[in-house]
Amino acid sequence: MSNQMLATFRSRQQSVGTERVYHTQCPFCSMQCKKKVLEEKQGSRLRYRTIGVDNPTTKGRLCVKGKNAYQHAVHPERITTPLIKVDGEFQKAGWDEALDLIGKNFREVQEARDKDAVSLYGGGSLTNEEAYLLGKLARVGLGTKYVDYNGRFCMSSAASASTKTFGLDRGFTNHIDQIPDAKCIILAGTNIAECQPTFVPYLEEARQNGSFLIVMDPRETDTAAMADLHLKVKPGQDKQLALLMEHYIVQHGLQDDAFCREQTAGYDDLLARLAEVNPVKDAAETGLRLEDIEEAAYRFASAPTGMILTARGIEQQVDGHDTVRHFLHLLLLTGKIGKYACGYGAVTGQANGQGGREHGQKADQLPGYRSIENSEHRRWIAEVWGVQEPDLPGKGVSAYEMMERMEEGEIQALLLIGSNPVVSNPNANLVHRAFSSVSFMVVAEMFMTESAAYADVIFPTSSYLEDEGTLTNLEGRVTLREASKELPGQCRHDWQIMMAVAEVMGKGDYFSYEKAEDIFNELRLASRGGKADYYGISYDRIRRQSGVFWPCPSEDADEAETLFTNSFATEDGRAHFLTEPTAEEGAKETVDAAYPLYLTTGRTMSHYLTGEQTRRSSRLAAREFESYVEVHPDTARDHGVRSGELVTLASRRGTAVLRCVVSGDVRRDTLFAPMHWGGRQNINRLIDRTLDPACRMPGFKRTAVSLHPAAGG
Ligand SMILES: Nc1nc2c(c(=O)[nH]1)N[C@H]1C(S)=C(S)[C@@H](COP(=O)(O)OP(=O)(O)OC[C@H]3O[C@@H](n4cnc5c(=O)[nH]c(N)nc54)[C@H](O)[C@@H]3O)O[C@H]1N2
Ligand SMILES: Nc1nc2c(c(=O)[nH]1)N[C@H]1C(S)=C(S)[C@@H](COP(=O)(O)OP(=O)(O)OC[C@H]3O[C@@H](n4cnc5c(=O)[nH]c(N)nc54)[C@H](O)[C@@H]3O)O[C@H]1N2
Ligand code: SF4
Ligand SMILES: [Mo]
Repeated sequence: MSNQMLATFRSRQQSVGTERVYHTQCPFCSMQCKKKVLEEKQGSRLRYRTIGVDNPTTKGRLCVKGKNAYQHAVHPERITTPLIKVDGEFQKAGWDEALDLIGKNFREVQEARDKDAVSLYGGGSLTNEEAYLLGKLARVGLGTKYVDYNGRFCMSSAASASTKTFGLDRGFTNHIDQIPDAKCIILAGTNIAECQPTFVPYLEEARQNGSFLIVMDPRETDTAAMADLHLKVKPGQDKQLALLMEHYIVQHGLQDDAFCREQTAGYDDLLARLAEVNPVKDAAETGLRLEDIEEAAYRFASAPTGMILTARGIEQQVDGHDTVRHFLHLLLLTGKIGKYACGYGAVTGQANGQGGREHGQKADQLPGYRSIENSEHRRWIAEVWGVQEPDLPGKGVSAYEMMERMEEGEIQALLLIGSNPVVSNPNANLVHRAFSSVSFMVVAEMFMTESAAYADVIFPTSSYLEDEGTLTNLEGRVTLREASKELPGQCRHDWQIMMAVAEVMGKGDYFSYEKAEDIFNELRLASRGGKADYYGISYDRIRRQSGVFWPCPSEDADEAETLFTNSFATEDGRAHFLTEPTAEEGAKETVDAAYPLYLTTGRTMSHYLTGEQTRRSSRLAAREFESYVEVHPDTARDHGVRSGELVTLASRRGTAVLRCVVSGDVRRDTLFAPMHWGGRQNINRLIDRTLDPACRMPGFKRTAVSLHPAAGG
């Protein structure tokens, strides 16, 4: 090293110093990768670096989003003071002023109409403590039945299908370290390589061990590229696909008859239903070759072990509940459940998509997966909360239906924490009308989003680097995010915001906590004896064990490696086949001359949900800065559109303008567009309001559309 170089090096070393280390977890997907963010001072600037930290689930791995996730948290566009809208413009305000305004308006709305006129809307990014508190704030702080969250659009059909089939919904029935020993793996409607990238090594190990990998997806994704067999199914036809596989298994006597007789209910009804299947005709409806479907059935049934993983591709359908149940039938028929390397995984989406669906932010739910309609459950929770059981409200409606109630005027005020519904709800044009028609709206946010723009008051909330709490990962493992970064400006944590709202509503006595752990300890008690029992989990135990699986009824309870080894969690202990289809005939979108193509929607690697966080990360934004639609080359030719041009997609509800990407990866009758952008690129302007009757899931994955060059090019 020359003297000059040495001098430069020395001076740089002096001005660079690791000032702070933040131990945390990635804020994005359900893998909950552990990491540390190093903050270094370079001259007057702060620089950040991210390093993966070893843990049982992700073993120190990080994907590109996790590596860059600090960028939005330190972004100059963070909202750091309360904002109040005056004559259409947001102005900075103090906490007391903002809170008084909320107290006054919520009370006025409730006095003029009824308690239910105020509503709450939560999300799967919130910690368990906050999700729990949101449900309690609705029922105790505001006394309203109207509370729901964005998980309706995410996990609701897999959750309801697991609950009906097994009696319990914990995303994965087995520890994911059993995956490498599953000899056949079906990935149905999951693009796990782009959506949970740090999961992929488990699948790679399985393949090295000789596992046969089957992927069902209308597109050739990075996940499909790993498959031994890719079934490029027509959007929304997975139920038929599963039925054909069930039919083949039974026709060829490959089912585990003894298991079905001993451990299931509805088996004979299913056999009768399968006798009606017409393989040739039904296979045509799936857009697949019958031989390929039969190979999938044969491979899965004849493998000694096997697992099925499903995600939004098959779940976000107006018959998503029934579809998932048919995939669970494949496990039951072949006896591949309740055993090592045999089971189901609903690949959870959001950071706390699992815990967020357990502790009461859902319209019909109380903590610990208790039901708001069960009098015994109500009494338990009323006692924990110190209120009278009759004072707890009843069941409300699902997330999108709340939007409809707002438009109709039944709901007149809203507190929104952790979601951007204008971009993520179906039938987005109605959501705009709904938010315009409420008389008072409050949003807790980090950024000015399309939804926050409608607010009368915005509370500045903390980011994941600042907010401590537990999150339950896709395996059902409860993890602790130890956040240590100081709050910027006047930001407060969501749990503190909710406490303050309870206080101005005169219910502060029911909400006195000093730290997140106090809320967790109450949650433990509330969940005790429920299906999602967290009683035996403490912050200390999570720290000691690097996460604890639920159910965990006592502090010395062992964690189950595999669920349902002896019996199922249903009342009769048996797993239940679907005997009466619940989905409405004809509810699915159909193509015609005016709308000749299927549109399906989803995700890309570098963006997360409505993109509010990832677009504020320059490195992620640079990878993809605008929305697009994938079009098959033949379809592009037939519709007169070219790669790189702007095109207009129209459905029976609305239009979006997107960049055309011509690609042979997608089916000829299908288009794919991501969900990460709003405004004119908001793909949810096209999606219908029809919901699955069993779980209220919309059909995000199948819409009939037309495709044209955009006016003006
Ligand atoms: N990069 C990234 N990762 C994420 C997220 C993100 O926004 N970005 N979001 C997180 C969240 S909240 C979620 S819920 C998960 C979602 O994770 P996934 O469900 O894996 O993601 P999607 O892209 O919505 O859909 C998965 C696949 O379903 C396919 N598909 C579409 N229609 C059908 C169909 O009718 N049948 C079948 N079989 N397949 C179909 C799509 O082509 C797509 O490849 O990802 C989580 N991880
Ligand atoms: N067409 C189509 N639409 C879809 C889907 C699809 O596949 N296709 N997928 C659906 C699915 S699976 C999901 S999960 C939904 C998600 O949709 P959204 O709920 O809208 O998801 P996000 O973009 O994560 O919105 C979260 C917002 O909350 C803020 N935020 C993040 N963390 C916190 C926090 O801790 N506290 C507070 N107060 N705010 C926070 C972020 O800045 C962001 O603006 O979208 C659904 N919509
Ligand atoms: S986005 Fe998911 S896989 Fe990627 S680092 Fe974050 S938690 Fe891990
Ligand atoms: Mo999701």
